[in-house]
Amino acid sequence: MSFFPEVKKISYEGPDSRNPLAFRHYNENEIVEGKSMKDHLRFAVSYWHTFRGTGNDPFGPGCAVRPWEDGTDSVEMAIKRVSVAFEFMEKLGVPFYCFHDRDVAPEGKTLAESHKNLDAVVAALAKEQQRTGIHLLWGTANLFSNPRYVHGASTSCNADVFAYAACQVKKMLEVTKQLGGVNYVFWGGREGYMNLYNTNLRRELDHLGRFLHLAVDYKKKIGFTGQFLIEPKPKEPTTHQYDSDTAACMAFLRTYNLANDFKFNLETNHATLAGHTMFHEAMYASAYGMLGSIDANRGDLLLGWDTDQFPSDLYLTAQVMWVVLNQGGLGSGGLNFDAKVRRESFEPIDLFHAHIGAMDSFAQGLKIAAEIRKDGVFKDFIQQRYASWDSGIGAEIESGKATLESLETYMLAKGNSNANTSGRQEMLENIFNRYLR
Ligand code: XLS
Ligand code: NI
Ligand code: NI
Repeated sequence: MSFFPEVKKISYEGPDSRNPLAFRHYNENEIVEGKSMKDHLRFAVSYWHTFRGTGNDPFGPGCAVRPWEDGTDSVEMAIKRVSVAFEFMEKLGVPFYCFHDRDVAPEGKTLAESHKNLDAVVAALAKEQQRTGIHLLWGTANLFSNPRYVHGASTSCNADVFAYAACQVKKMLEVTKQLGGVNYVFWGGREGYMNLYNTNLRRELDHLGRFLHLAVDYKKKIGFTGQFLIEPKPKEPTTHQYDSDTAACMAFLRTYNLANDFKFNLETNHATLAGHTMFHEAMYASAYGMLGSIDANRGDLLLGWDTDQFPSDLYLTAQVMWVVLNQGGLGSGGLNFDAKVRRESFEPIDLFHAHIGAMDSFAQGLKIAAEIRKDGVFKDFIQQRYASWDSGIGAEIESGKATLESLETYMLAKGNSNANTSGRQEMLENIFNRYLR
C-alpha cells in the first residue's frame, strides 16, 4: 500500500530543472571537498512536525489533509504511521530521522502502559530502519506536553515530576540505543520560569544539573555511545528558559561539571529568538569544539515566536555550512529539519516541496561554502587581520609571558601603538555575494 502514490523517488535533475519534485542541487553522491553531499549534510526528518503536525495554531484547529490518519491515537494507528513515515523518507532520500517518545507512540494511563506502547512501535521502527537503511540521528523524550509538566520536568517544584521525567529519559536512552541512534537530544521543554515570585531559581538549576548527571551515568552504564546534545532556546513556552543560548548553556554545563559530556544541537529559530544570528550561535559553539548538530529551520523575522519554517535563505545555509566545513564536519550530528509546513500548505505533497527546498538550500549552501574555502578569501583576511599576535608582543601576551609591567616597558619605549587597519566589512560582504550563485 502506498500513501504517496503520486510521488516517485525524488531524483537530482540539476540546477536547470523546472520539476518541483526534483533536486536541483542536492546530488547525494556528488563529492565536495572529498566527501559526498550525503555525508556532509546528514539530513534528517523530524517525526513530530512531519508526521504529527496538524496545522493547528492558537486561532484554529488542525486543517492538514492526511488521508492515512484514522482519527485515533491508537498503537495501531501509530504503527501504520511508521509505514507512512518510511515511505516518505525513502522517496525523499534522507539518511536519518529524529523523534520524541510521544511522537511515535501514544502515552498510556501509567508509565508501564506508555513503555509497552512505545516498545510496540519501536519494533515497527526497527523493522523499517532495517528495510530502508534509514538511521536514527537522535532520540529524545517529550517532557513538556503532558499536563504533569506544567511547572517543568527536571526543574518542576514537584519531585515526583522529576522522577517521572527521569523514567522517560531512561526509557528513551534504551530505545535510542536499541535503534542505533547516534545522538541523544535534551531540549529544555518547560525548564525555565514564568515568574520569579514563585521560583527558587538556584534550586531548579541544581535539579537540572542533577538530572543531566543521572542521564550521563545511565548512558555509561548501558554503554550507549551516541553523543549527548543540549538544545538552547531562550523562551517559549516559558518566559525564560534556563538553556537560553549557547553561551548560557556553556556556563551552565561548566558550572555543573557536564561540559565534557555534551555538545550543542543548535536551532536557527532559537538563535533568532535569543537575539542572535544562527551564524553567531554556530560560530560560538564551534569555536569551543561543541557544535554537534543542527536543527535546520528558520524563523520569520516579523514574528516573535518559534515558527519553525523550512530553511530557504542561501545566506544562512552558506554561513552555517562554512562554519561546519571549517570545523571538519558535524561528526555524528546532522541537519535535522525541525520545521513544519505552513498551515496553508495542508496537502501531503507540500511535505515533499518543503523538504526538497530545504535540502536544496543546504546543498547549495554547502557548495557556496566550499567555493569560499577553496579561494581562502575570509581565512586569509582573518589571518592577516590578527597577524600582530603571531610574533613579538602579541605572541608574548598569548603565551602568558607578558605582565602589566613588561607591557608598560614595551609601550614606554615605543611611545604609541601601531596604526590600525580597516575591517573592510563592506568589501567582505561584496566578496560573499560573489559566491552566491
Ligand atoms: C522546540 C524544540 C524541539 C526540540 C526537540 O522548540 O526545537 O522540537 O528540537 O525536543
Ligand atoms: Ni529543535
Ligand atoms: Ni524549536
